[in-house]
Amino acid sequence: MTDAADGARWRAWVLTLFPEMFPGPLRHSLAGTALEKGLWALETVDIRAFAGDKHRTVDDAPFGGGAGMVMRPDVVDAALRFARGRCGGAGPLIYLSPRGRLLTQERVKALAGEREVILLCGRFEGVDQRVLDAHEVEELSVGDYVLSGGEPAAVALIDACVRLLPGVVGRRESLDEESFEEGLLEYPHYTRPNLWQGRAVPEVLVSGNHAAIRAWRRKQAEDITRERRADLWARYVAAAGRDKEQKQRVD
Ligand code: 9D3
Repeated sequence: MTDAADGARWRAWVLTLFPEMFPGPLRHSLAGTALEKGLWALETVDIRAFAGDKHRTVDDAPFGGGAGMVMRPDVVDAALRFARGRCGGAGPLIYLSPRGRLLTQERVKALAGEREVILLCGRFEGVDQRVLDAHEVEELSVGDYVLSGGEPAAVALIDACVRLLPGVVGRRESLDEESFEEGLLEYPHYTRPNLWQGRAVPEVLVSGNHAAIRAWRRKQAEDITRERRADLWARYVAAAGRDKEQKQRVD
């Protein structure tokens, strides 16, 4: 019920108890400029508007006891039906949840290729399981730490998708991404001044030797990945092994 750019190539529907959290930080920087240009569109749906009683109740105590509150299935279902009816109906329905599979760049790419996505943000302990079972819901998490609700996760997902939309990021930056997608963390960056607080820029970067610069950056990326991310490193080593084998088969 916000910002409709009718011709937008990509549209995010966000179902939330806090619609005022959107576009939030997405108003600024890249995603914000793209939103103004109509490259994507944002629609927030206030879940509370679908509460049936005069107190606008959206949650209740969990059956079986325990701490916290659970979002009622009838209220969430009404909000979901509204969103599904208003949009093409084909886009994936995603529930941002700490129990979800981890969001990856691969999934982000696929989601950016959709016409629209519906993002359900939970609050309290989450939503009644039956409404998740009744709709075809994909649960996604943005990491193994505890947020107070799905909204910051939805912001992260939208930001990651929007920067992949055509016309949002320049061609040079997209090319940079291809090297990152080899599965390595990035090498360190330096700019002027060459000498800062007694710290000089690595010699090789001012050598003008582009082959040596490329090799140095690759080594740095490999070292950092090995030290910080054993998971990425294992995958990188396995992929490098497969590439080598394939080459040998061709030769
Ligand atoms: C840890 C036990 N529970 C809280 C006392 C479970 C819980 C329920 C709801 C924990 C967090 C939340 C709210 N989080 C999200 O809605 C969420 C989330 C997250 O917390 N971490 C990573 N990704 C996501 S996506 C949505």
